[in-house]
Amino acid sequence: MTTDLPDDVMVPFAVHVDFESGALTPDPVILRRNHADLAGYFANESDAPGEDEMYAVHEIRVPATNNNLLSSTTVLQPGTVGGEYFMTKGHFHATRDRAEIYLTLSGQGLLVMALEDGTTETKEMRPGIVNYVPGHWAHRSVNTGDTPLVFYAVYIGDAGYDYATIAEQGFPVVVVEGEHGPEVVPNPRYTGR
Ligand code: PAN
Ligand code: ZN
Repeated sequence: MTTDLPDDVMVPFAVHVDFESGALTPDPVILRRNHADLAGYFANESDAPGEDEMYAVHEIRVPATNNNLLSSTTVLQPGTVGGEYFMTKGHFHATRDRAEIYLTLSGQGLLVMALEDGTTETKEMRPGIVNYVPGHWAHRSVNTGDTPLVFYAVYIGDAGYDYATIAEQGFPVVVVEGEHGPEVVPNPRYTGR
């Protein structure tokens, strides 16, 4: 049998994931987002401490092509800003139809998803839950617990990130601290649809 291997065939590798801390071994690329990086994302930012870390993304680097799977852990700290729970920026994929899987490793939260027509879906995140994010859904994780929310995400290599749409329009809903726990409420600042 003849084989036509491409020149760039990769060598298999393994990475250890610590389910509590989200740490990857060896050698992850770490992207850190502090409170100042999320300026403008919360309705009331008066009590936001500038340089404190809100979340970190530990990424397993492979080429960002449509025949690879990128993956990362996200470690999202607990807390609130003006009554809204700490959250990721949230994004559409730049290549809109690219899907993604989240597996929650520790902590608890909500995964808020939205289509460009304003349709929303919110799903629970807790250890052992796999969330499937189909293409075309913007996605944002929200930590509603009092420990770090840690999850592992796997996405098609050329998915890319469109942050601008969410930065400009917001999500149709926000997650706020209610009397009896987290509440998903309409976002008065949402300008999409
Ligand atoms: C995740 C996210 C990560 C951080 O890996 O990128 O949780 O959230 P933001 O990118 O919205 O800041 C993912 O969805 N990748 O596609
Ligand atoms: Zn994504």
